[in-house]
Amino acid sequence: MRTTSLTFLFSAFLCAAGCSDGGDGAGETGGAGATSGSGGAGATSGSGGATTGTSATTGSGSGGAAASTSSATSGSGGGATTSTSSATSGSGGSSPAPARVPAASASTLREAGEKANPPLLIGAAISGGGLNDNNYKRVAAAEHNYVTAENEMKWDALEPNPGQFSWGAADNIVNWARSNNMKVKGHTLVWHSQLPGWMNSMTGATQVEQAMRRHIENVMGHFKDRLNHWDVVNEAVLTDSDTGVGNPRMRPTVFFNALGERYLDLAFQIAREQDPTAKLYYNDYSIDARNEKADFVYEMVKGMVERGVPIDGVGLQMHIGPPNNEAGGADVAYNLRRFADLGLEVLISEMDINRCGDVVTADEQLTYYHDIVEACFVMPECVGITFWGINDGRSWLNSWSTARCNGRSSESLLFNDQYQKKETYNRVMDALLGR
Ligand code: 9MR
Repeated sequence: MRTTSLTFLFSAFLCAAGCSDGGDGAGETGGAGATSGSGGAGATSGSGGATTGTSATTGSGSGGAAASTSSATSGSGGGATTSTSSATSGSGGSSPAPARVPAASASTLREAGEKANPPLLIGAAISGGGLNDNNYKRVAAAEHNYVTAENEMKWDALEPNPGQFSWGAADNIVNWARSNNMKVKGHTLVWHSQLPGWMNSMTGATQVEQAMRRHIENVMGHFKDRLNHWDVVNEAVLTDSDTGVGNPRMRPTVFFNALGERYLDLAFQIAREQDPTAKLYYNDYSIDARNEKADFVYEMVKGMVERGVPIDGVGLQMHIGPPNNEAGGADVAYNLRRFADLGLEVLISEMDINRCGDVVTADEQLTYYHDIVEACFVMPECVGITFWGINDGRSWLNSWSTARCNGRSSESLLFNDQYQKKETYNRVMDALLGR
């Protein structure tokens, strides 16, 4: 159990990087590859579809991401007021922008995000299977304006054989999202999991670099006119525990083993070559709490920024509870703030809070939902919050072996299986409305 006082949360928000915590900054960037760990390909899923692309025309969609230099005035509704603390790290050294101003009222999460000043993207992971269910589709489109394909844009789904691409399942999701004025974040270009076997067993720097380049060029090229947010590299860092504790190090993936840590720089550079204006993100789990992994990823990303690597932001996945970390609002505020102080956007990119095993109690779950959403909401640099699914019954956690669910529901999301709003939904709405 971890308690989070609102006062502490706001003081973390008002405090620029390095002004309080003494326990971070370990940062052995470029740590040598370790021996243990997974590296194995994850579950297969999705894919299948046809090969032709049905390119829709360009369109901006709704709910544009907030610029980090928002001119919103602070004020009513519970936001923190103008901060004068000066950032010590990263580009510019400017003060944090004034707090986001909430809408006066809203009947959906999407509306609350769109009416906030600056707006906040409200996202959901969407599965191809879910889109066969009319209730799922109705709730997904009414409540969200930002989509991440849960599995359909991963390497194994898009490039099952070398140089042979399969776009059908991903196109279905992207086109459905766009027909509902939702933005899409491509997820994910370079990741050790859900790699096809041929890629996972590849060796040799030249071969791996060529394969990575071909994948990024083809995938970004196919979707170029339809989406401009990308998770470029996912989960490059490993610790002994899934909770982000113990021996943080670069994960020994096919990419790291062949190219070393420079594969991250390379992936972002290749992605930037494909799209000069796309938002390019690094994304990881268990960097939500104050832990060794969060410190290590901070130092890794800081190094990228200092080297001029074209990275635009960092996604904190926010899988709270088993098997991942437990973080309160103040922890999350601290981590969001230090990444933002590098001159980056930040996102909550895959939020769910697992109740299995009662590791997180029902009350804690409600507090976490409110306080974590609030931690992002008050920061204009936090441009989106994505929930990892719509309804409890479809959560990945229910069948994930280390999530302690053993087939029962993780009760981790905002809607029950009749698509009714849960109390978790109400707490999220409260935070989005500054309550
Ligand atoms: O939700 C996804 C699940 O259906 C897949 O089986 C799993 C395989 O790795 O991936 C899940 O999504 C993951 C996401 O792509 C990256 N961060 C962790 C997510 C939960 O495991």
